[in-house]
Amino acid sequence: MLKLLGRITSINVRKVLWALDELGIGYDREDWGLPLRDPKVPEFLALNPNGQVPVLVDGDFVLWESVAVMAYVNEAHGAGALMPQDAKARALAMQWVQWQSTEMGRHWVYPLNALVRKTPGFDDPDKLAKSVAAWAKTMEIIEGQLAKGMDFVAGDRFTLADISITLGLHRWFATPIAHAPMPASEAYYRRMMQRPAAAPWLTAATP
Ligand SMILES: N[C@@H](CCC(=O)N[C@@H](CS)C(=O)NCC(=O)O)C(=O)O
Repeated sequence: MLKLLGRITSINVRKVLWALDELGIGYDREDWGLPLRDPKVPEFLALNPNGQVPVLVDGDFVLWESVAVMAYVNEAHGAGALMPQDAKARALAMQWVQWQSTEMGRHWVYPLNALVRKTPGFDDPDKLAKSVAAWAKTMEIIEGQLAKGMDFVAGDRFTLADISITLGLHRWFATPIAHAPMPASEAYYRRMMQRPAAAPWLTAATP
C-alpha cells in the first residue's frame, strides 16, 4: 500500500491526493507538517531533507516534490491515464503543472498567510498588495487560457494540469481579496468540482 505523508491543508499534498483518488489508487495517509506534526525531525528529514510535505513512500522507494510524486503515481500505478501519450500534448500539460507550482504558487504565500491563516509577521500592507497584484496577473493568464473554450486547461481531456490549476483557482476564490470577474475560470472551476475525486479537496476547510 502506498503511504503519503502530509497534512491535507497543504495544496501540494492535495495535488497528490486528488491524483490518487482520480486514478482509484488506494493509499494510507499520515498527518505530517506544521502545526500537526513537525517534519523537521530526524525521522522525517531522513525521508525528505527539505523537511517538507508531501512525501510518498512506495515500499522502499521514497519520493518528494509534489509534481514528481503526481507524475510517478500516474505512471507507476495509474498506467499514465492522467497524461496524454503524445509528447507535445504531455509537455503542454506539464507546462501548466510546473507553472502553477512556480510562477503562480509563489504569489499566494503572503496573502494566504496574512488573510487566511493569520500567521504572525505577515502584516505588511505593501507586501500584501504587491503579492495580490502579482497573483491576480497569473489568474488573468489562466482566464485567457480557459477562455479559448477547451473543456480542460491543456486541451480536450483531463490531465494532471487540471488538478494543479483547479487547486490554484480554489485558493484564489477562498482568499478574501477582490476577485475580478473571470467567467471562463469560474465555469471551469464549477465543472471540476463535479468530479467525485475532486470534491473532497476543494472544500472551505482546505483553502
Ligand atoms: N516544492 C515542494 C514544496 C513543498 C512545500 O512547500 N510544502 C509545504 C506545505 S505546502 C510544507 O511542507 N511546509 C512545512 C510544513 O507543513 O510543516 C513540493 O511541491 O512538494
